Amino acid sequence: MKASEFPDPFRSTRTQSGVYRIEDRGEEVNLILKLRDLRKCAHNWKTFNSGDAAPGRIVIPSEEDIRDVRQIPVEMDPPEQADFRALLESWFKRPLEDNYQAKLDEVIKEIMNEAFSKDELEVVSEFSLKLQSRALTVLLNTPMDEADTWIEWGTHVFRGEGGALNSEKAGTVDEYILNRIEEASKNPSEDLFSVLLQSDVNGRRLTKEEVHGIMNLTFAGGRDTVINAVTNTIIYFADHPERLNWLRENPEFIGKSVEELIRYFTPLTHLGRTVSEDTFVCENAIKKGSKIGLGWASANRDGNTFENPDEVILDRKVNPHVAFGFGIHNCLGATHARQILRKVVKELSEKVDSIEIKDYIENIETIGDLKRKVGFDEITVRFNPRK
Ligand code: EMZ
Repeated sequence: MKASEFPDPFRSTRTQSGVYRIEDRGEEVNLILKLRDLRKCAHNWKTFNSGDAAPGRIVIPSEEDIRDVRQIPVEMDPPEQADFRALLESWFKRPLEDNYQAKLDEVIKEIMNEAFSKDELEVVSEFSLKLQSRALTVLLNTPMDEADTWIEWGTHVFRGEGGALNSEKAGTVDEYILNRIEEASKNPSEDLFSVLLQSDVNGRRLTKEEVHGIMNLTFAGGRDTVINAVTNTIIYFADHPERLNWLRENPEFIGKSVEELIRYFTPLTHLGRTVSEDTFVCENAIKKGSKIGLGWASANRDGNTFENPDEVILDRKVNPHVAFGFGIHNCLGATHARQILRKVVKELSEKVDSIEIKDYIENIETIGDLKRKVGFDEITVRFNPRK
């Protein structure tokens, strides 16, 4: 198997029953595997809600033991969720602005030039992690050297070696956020911490606890997901240098290519909801009080919607993927993530002739009895620049 191949572990269960039953903390979780069902469930936030459970509980596996703070707005339901969403939307749409893009361009080009000048490079920690952290300073509007602290946290802010949830790590992030909140309340600047502390929701100031919840999501949600997407994109082009050439000649396809790569890799396998009434999905009984998982990764390989779902087709015509979620909770960071990936692909196509893969260790997730490759723990490559 090529390094850039990401098998779909859900295929047979998806076609046979459409739902995969697993257990998390002794509770029943039904993973919704078909795209159509998943969209219906994601849309129906009253039956499948995000706000009833304890903080961390709708994440599968549960993060209840490692954090107490409610991630906002993802662990909430309307109307509250909509109020927070409306407040955050304009900040998270800044990546569409020219001056934002110019800054991001600079950050990305600097890291990429440094990478291209090395004989060999370990992509996850020396490239993707740095890039995600430095790009985040643009999104949060903080000084660039904040990224040095975030880089120390590693690929996943809550997970340590071997991928296990780690309360000490989660505590480090929370402590950092709380310190920044205190600082920003004493000496406000123009970063997101300060802006949030001065924002109103529903005619009242945001509490520090709410700012904490927004920042916890900002640091956690766009972390391993972006790092894996960047690494996997590079590895895809290592295995397919001809497509990098094609993109250099046809840069108008960069946007579509990024969508297709995100569909194929789907960095976030699933996200849960709490079931508020007895119901059925795809003829499977789903009990009140249990959990469902919205299986983004499975839905993005659904052959009823995507022709040749296991192939990467960079100019795929119709691509209604759900890699950034679907419905009211769709990813707030998607605009920023898309800009990063487009810029990375553009730079690669313009500057790189080929990429040689040396060694790698895959990052494999366990879901019930299934295993899913989501990226790499390590992968060393050599970039061969264009002459
Ligand atoms: C949660 C999730 C994404 C969770 C959009 O939410 O990403 C996971 O990596 C985090 O661990 O806390 O943020």
